[in-house]
Amino acid sequence: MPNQTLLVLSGPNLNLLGERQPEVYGSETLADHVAVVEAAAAEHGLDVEHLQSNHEGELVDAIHAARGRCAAIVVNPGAFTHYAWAIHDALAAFEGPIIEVHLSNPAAREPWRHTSVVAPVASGTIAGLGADGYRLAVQAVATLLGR
Ligand code: CA2
Repeated sequence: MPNQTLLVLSGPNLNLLGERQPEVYGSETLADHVAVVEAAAAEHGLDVEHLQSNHEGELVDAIHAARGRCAAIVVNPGAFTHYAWAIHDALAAFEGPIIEVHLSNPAAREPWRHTSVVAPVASGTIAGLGADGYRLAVQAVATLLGR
């Protein structure tokens, strides 16, 4: 049976969603976003594993552990997006589809958010669509997996 696990990774500070800056990131909590992903993934016969970490190395370890085991990765790297080359390199070694998600639109914010070191190794990026971004990411994963 092919891999049917979708790994969802959330980077630093995303555990605070819903508590501050709702005008930027929406009022949903991270658990709300994960629930959206789980419901959308179930429609395509995919199971979801989620990890939120404030530590770059922990995210790198999770990406390594996904190799040969998970079908795809949906990742919101948080601020690691903009400088964490170790996450770039780990994702480059993952064989399946990778969708980068941002709740806000970093391109419309401060200049330091305009660079993503993850985008070059992602199959695609969804940004600025709030909670809808996670649902669309699962749809993209399902299409890329041919499910
Ligand atoms: O828009 C996104 O999803 C981001 O990945 C969110 C990151 C930010 O550094 C990226 O540039 C864009 C920050 C997430 C921090 O979330 C907080 C939520 C509530 C309170 C404080 C931080």
